[in-house]
Amino acid sequence: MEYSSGKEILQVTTFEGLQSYAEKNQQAILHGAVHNIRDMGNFAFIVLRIPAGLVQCVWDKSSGDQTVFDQLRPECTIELAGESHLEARAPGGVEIHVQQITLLSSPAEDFPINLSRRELGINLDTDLNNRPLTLRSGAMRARFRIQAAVVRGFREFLDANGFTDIRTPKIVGGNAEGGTNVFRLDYFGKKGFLAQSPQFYKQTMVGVFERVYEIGPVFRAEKHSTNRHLNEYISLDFEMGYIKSFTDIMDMETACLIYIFDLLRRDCARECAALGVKIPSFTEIPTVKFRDAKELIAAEYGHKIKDPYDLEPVEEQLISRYFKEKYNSELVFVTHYPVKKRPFYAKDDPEDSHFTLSFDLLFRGMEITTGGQRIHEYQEQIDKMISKGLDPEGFTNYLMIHKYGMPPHGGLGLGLERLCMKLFDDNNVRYSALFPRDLNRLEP
Ligand code: AMO
Repeated sequence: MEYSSGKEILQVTTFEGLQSYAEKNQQAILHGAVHNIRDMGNFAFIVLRIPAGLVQCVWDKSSGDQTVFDQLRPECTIELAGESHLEARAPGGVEIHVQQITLLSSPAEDFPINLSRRELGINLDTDLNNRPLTLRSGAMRARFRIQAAVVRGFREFLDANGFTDIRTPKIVGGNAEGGTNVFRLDYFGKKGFLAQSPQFYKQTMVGVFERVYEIGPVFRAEKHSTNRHLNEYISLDFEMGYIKSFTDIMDMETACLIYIFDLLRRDCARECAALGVKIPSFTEIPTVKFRDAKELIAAEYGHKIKDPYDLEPVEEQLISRYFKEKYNSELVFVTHYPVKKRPFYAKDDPEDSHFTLSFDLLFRGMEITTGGQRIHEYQEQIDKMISKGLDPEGFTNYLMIHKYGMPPHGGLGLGLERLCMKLFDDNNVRYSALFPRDLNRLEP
């Protein structure tokens, strides 16, 4: 009989951990991949990649056995033991004076990309074709450490505010968001779809837990290739009941973003500095009605309105520019979207039934969130479906919640990759997805 103890395996994986060793010049044992080697003659820098980042290790060629050092190449994985020292010029402020190296594995072929350069200097297509490798670069690792922290912030904030974390099906029988951008599938001879959003389910769960959130993939069969659309992306959704106004949702999102950005400042200072990320600082976000926003940019920038019912990407840019110039804000809520462009579950504005109690959040010139108040009364929802040319018979399961009672409620969906794209000041959302799925790409 053997037992598994579940005891924590102690390994230095953070710079804070390393620093506490270095303050006492203690011996540390580290493992990681050789990121690069800089041979300086009598000694060499072995730059080791550990979870937190790159650690500078110095190998004195006159001390110890040279055999293992001579076998090292980039991407060899090693374990090394050495004395840790505080060294302000080294990344993370720590340097390891190596005493012993154990080779754990060697790559079969030389790594085809030079990871030691700050910028990889390759185009997006080459990057995407080689993603399993380019993800090992400092810039990509920083991006996805920050992305992980954004998700952590979203979760921590909502957990602390009484929301329950839920997981809803991604194979579904109907297309919640409507439209043509839905992936169809043959579900054992029945018509099925990949979920475009958790919309119906998160509303349903408001009847159960009052406040819920979900972090998960959603699928959109976008048939065009743009710099801001993915066919699979991560949606950060929340939905809450007993709201007094749809502005409660905007307030919750504002507080949530403030929390996330504070967390990034605290936990990802190194990654943000490496990428030059400027984290917005604010206590409130300005709001503007959809119709007023269109008029503002027409008057200010001479922009001609082509589509009165939706915002074109260039209009999102101009609205953002306006609020940056006039209010020094990088975020702006655009509210009261026209009924014509909002889904059937959006609640109409009682003051003007051409518009809905809904909003988008623009960040640095791009929509990153859609949200709003939902219809919670049964008859009102039936009437709205009919007015939109939909047959309520097709929504029997969803309508159960309206029929049997729901509180006033609303919520939002925040596109994780879009938020990150704007934080990183990238020109393409594909840099914010580990393995992006687009019109031409199902691999790697
Ligand atoms: P919507 O369809 O506007 O709303 O999506 C919400 C947010 O998701 C992001 N997004 C995308 N990101 C990458 N690629 C795409 N193809 C893509 N499509 C959308 C955007 C967008 O703001 N159910 C509603 C949300 C709600 O009302 O709760 C919905 O899904 O950042």
